[in-house]
Amino acid sequence: MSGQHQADGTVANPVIPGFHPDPSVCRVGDDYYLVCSSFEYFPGIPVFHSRDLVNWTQLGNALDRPGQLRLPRTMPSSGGIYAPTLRHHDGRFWLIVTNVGDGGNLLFTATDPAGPWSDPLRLPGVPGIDPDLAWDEDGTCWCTVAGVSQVRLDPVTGETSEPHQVWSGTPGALAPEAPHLYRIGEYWYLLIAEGGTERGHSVAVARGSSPAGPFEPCPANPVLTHRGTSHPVQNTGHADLVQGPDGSWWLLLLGVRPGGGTPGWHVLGRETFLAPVSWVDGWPVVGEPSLELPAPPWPIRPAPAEPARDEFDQAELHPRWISVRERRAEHCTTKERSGWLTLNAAGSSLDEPDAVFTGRRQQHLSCRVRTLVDAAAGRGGLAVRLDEQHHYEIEAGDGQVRVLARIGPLRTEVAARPLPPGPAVLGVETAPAPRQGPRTGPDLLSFGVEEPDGTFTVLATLDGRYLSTEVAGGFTGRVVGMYAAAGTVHFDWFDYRPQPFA
Ligand code: 6LW
Repeated sequence: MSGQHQADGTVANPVIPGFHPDPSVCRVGDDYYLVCSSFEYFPGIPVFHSRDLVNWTQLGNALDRPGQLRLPRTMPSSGGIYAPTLRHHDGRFWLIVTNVGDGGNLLFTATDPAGPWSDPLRLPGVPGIDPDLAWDEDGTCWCTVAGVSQVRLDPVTGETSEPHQVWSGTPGALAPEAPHLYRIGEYWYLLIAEGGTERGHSVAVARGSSPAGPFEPCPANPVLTHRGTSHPVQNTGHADLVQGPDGSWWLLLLGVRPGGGTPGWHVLGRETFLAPVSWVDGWPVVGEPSLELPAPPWPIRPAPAEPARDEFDQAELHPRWISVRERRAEHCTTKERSGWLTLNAAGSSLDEPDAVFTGRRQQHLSCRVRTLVDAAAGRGGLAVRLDEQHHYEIEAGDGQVRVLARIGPLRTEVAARPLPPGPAVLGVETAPAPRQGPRTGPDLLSFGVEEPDGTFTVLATLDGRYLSTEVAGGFTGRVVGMYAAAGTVHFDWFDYRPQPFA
């Protein structure tokens, strides 16, 4: 789980660790709901709930039906679902998002954020990515997108007005994107990200008396950036503003935690952080999204701890499980062998855009993962995936266990040994790499087999920098899970345990 209360009166950031970028949050009474981008994974758009902005529990995924989420195999990884916005208006939840790969901007609604969500309303008149929704006192819906442009939107029919530019961002800054529009007091505030989502990322704000502008930039822009600093949280940007239970203001934003030497490699993707906001002269002043954040001044209720082990004994998979582009019952089911997850390869390997892979976001820099696999009728095992060209795996099948690595154009078998017949416990353990100068990578991944007496026999230890975004590029983060490369592979359980971070 996330930002637990710590003994020293702080809470841990990121509040939603692991690949949870582009957070959008809305408050409904005492409840908070948050969604994130999900790119090529199905189901898409994880939906979280919190009562304290610190501890978040996943309710489900908004897009969990093929009719809501098409992710064609021709679409590259890190395509697909970009930057949703979640709002509550007129007793309903509204979710607007761009599917870069199929359909462009789409609008979904629900009465319960846990779902079911509606089928998509296509919005061909919304002129850009990172769409935002805001309603004015007359009930007019304003849809603002990267650029920063805006249309009036009829959220029932999808009709839009002609687009107009409302702000071009800070002079000289790159990529004004991730706009969010708020009515706070006498002003309309327009919050945006600038500088691109890497080390130059920042948050800027402007205000005006109308939702359509003109907007006056904050003299202190950027109101948040870590560019040019050695802060342990980098790439801070893409933020959404929300009022806390006591009326104070807070920012949910994305950031990364680079590890290792220079330039630093982040492996868990862009994560969701919390930062305090105060107001000076009608402008927001953003506090530090520090790793140990002074606890907000209200009760922090830790969410129930998630069980480390998933026994696959439920009819439906837990919403933490995500698959690549689609999840067909004939490829991934818990109904073929009771209490097991069965993956049928359909001739695809992890190098393919339709890999039969089901995993969960790696959320901790140090973790211990195990799975019990029966590969008697195929080949498959445990993989740490960034995309089709960047993944490490330990694979059972054909009487062997092998450690394989794919790094860009290179694919290699790193280790192999005979494997006795019958199910086997495969594992991977990640830990920070011991510092050996500036070229040290962020972590090491040790792949091995757990013996019947519980000892873990490591077959190979691999450098984690090649499964980092700085090497692979893209917008996601590591996902650790199970795959089938040939035939049918059964998994009895999957066990993920965070380890103390040295
Ligand atoms: C998203 C853009 C961004 O659309 O990255 O961090 C893109 N900001 O706003 C994908 O996450």
